[in-house]
Amino acid sequence: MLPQAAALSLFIVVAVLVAAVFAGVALSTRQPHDPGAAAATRLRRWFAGVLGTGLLAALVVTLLHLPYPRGRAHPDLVIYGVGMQYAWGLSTSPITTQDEWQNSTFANPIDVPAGSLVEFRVTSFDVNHGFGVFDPSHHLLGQVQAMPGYENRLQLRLTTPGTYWVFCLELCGMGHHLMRGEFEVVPPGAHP
Ligand SMILES: [Cu+2]
Repeated sequence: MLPQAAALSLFIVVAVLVAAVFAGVALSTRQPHDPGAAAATRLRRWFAGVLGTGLLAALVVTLLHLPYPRGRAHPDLVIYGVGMQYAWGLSTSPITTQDEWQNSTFANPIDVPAGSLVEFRVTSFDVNHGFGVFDPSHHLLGQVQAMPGYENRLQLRLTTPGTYWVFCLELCGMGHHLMRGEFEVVPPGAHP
């Protein structure tokens, strides 16, 4: 299951549970009764115990699956990504000046051979941006902050051929929604 689909399913399940608890509490107030201090304390202790155990178990299980690379793999291709209001400059060679950035925004989309491990080296020439990489069906594959003065790296293995998009994930001004970049993933051997 895609992470987004899993997150959405989990959200719906939790939202229904929370709504059910609220509805149960709301209905229970129709017949008010005093459970007594001792019973209330027992219930609170039981609740704290279950919640604490559940959270501790969730922490132990999920800590093993942090979405960070365990070691730096050697990438097949490096793509430099520079954000500036309101476009992404993408290039396979470093973008160090505003002219190079301008040229990269007008250049033909980069061709990435399918199956490549791509390392995005991301920065910004003005304000903070969010560098979000989306596959051809517009699913978010990964994101990294684009920060002026810093180079942040994101490694992704891109397997499905098609047009990939870079959208800005941090509100950076009036033209934020226009801020996009694109590149192509092509079947291996389809391009020199
Ligand atoms: Cu933005």
